[in-house]
Amino acid sequence: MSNKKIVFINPPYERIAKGYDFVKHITNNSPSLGLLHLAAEVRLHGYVPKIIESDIFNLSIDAVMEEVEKVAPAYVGITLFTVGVWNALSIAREIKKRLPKTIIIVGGPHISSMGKETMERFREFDYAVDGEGEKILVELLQVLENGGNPFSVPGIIFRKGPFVHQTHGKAVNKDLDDLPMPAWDLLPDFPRAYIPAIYDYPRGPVATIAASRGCPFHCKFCDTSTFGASVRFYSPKVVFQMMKHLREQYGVRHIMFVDDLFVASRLRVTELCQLLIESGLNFTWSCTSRVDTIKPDTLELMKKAGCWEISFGLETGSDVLLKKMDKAAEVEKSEQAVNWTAAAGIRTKGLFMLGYPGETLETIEQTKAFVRRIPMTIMNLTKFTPYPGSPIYRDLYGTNIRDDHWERMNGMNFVWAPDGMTVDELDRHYQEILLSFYNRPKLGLYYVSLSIRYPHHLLRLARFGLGFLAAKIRSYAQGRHGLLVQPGA
Ligand code: B12
Ligand code: SF4
Repeated sequence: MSNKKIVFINPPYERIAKGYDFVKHITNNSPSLGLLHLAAEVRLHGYVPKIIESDIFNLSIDAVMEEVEKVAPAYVGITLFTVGVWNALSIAREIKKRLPKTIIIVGGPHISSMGKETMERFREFDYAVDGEGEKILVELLQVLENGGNPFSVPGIIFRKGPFVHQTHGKAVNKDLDDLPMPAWDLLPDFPRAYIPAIYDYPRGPVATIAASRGCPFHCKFCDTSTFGASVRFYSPKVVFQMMKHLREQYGVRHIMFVDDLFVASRLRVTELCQLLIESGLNFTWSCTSRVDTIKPDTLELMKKAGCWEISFGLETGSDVLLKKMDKAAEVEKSEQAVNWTAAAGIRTKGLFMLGYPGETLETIEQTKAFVRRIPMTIMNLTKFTPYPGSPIYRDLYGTNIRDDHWERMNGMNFVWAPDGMTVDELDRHYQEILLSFYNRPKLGLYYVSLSIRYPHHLLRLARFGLGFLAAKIRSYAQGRHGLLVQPGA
């Protein structure tokens, strides 16, 4: 019988920088939904998948390799975010050395945005799938197994002789209801080990679901190259079935919907809310929305159905910057949406970014004032990063591939600074904006009451504190005078 084993790998990546591993105790530890979907689909076709979540389990490249060697699979599938490309390459190199017959297939946002260039550059990757991989991966595996012709598989990139070929099209799933449920059963220690950021859920266990794919907007900083502009939805009934399955099999209590635009269709949200209310399952859940797709009546229903938090891409307190971002939004509308959300009793998580082209001292001050003014409960501030696949990447770099910053593209490093500003200055403003939001007695009281209600968050905070302390002690012991970043990082 032929070897049907396939190991899927989410490679390690740096959340901040080397030396800051302890931040894992308070940051988001969600699994790769992409790999869960792929594993479920290939299993349906007779393949035997395994998933390695290296980052969540702190696995080094050697530790990943030990796991892969134990399985000796015919195929390895690696998911590529730009930030993880170099680690993925190190893993692929080791596989080529230790298991030379194993075929390495890559996919994910980095491939969807610059697949051909990546394949031309890295000979260690054998095949790449451009876009949503479920159906195409199965087609590719079957062709490889039967000695067929890879040119017959659409949406793939591969090397033949000295040339890299790209077949026509991009993998898209038109009907999401056709897909099998994500293979949560393959995740080691699910759901216990996969927890979101601290204070970003009331109580676990937690699971993620992508209830739709695609976004018709074109915000210039956003990489939409995997799912594209056409929005496709799971039917509310199937989303509800997934939630019910997660409760019955794993006791999951909180769901994080990771869709780009969960509230894109009010009709569907209404239907899902009604199913949840009727079920009496008492889920809490969070989702994302644009500020222009919600209305007070929908919010009220969402609250009744267990909605705990909505993440809005607010980005900045400056209309001028919003315009430059092609965000198709205004600060006034953002404020109204956050007010409505608070009035409905739902928390707002504001997603902001600092350092977008055109950022000035004035726009920074506007953002500071904005975050203090609105009834937001949690703020996520990222350092502007031109991800490949985003329109701004092309504006800034043209068609040149700039790979010098890939391993730092985690939203926690300024890899680019607007005219007239230095990275050091931006870093200072970064801390000031966060402080101006969090350093308010009213918010402090809110977090104290949240900690009393859900004390496991305090435990996470304590583990973070201990990790920080240990890192400091290590730093002094190694003569780094308290600096946490390790030399050469
Ligand atoms: C949920 C989410 C997270 C979660 C889970 C991450 C994870 N590993 O999946 C958390 C919060 C941990 C996270 C962190 C980060 N994220 Co994030 N995240 C998302 C989000 C909102 C949804 C992803 C998702 O679950 N989609 C649903 C699943 C089904 O799709 P998928 O994972 O893309 O997989 C499909 C295809 O990509 C493909 N595929 C994927 N892997 C493979 C492998 C093979 C072998 C094949 C054949 C196919 C294939 O097939 C899959 C099934 O269709 C996206 C936005 C978006 N629209 O995608 C951003 C997004 C993916 N994140 C992004 C970024 C930048 C990050 C961070 C670097 C920084 C940050 N923002 O925190 C880190 C890095 C994380 C890491 N390396 O694991 C960018 C990626 C840009 C880029 N070029 O790298 C995105 C696109 C946001 C954006 N619009 O800019 N993220
Ligand atoms: S930021 Fe949100 S609305 Fe804008 S393109 Fe990305 S997913 Fe769509």
